[in-house]
Amino acid sequence: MEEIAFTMKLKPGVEAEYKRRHDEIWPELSQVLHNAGIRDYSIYLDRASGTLFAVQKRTEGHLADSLPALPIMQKWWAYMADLMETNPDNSPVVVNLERVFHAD
Ligand code: RM4
Repeated sequence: MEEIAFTMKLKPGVEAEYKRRHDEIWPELSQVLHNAGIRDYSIYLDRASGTLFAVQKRTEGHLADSLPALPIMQKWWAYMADLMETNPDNSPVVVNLERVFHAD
């Protein structure tokens, strides 16, 4: 399994609502993420900057690249768009991170 990390950005003042929506994540979206090979997906918040730090594992042969085309993913992104910095298609602005250290 590979580990992926990236950041996203929250709009100011919506921290509680962002957490609430994720506490109540749609079961069908969780299932789709799992089916695409995503595991151990966590999102951490830096309250000072609004930066969301996401880390997830992806199974060998994962289908994460197919997620943006799925209606459920697009519906979730539209639902989240009032809380996050987004691209014109409602997907969150993502900055992929490079791993510079690892210890087992
Ligand atoms: C995030 C954002 C991500 C999604 C998670 C579940 O707020 O929409 O794209 O993977 O929710």
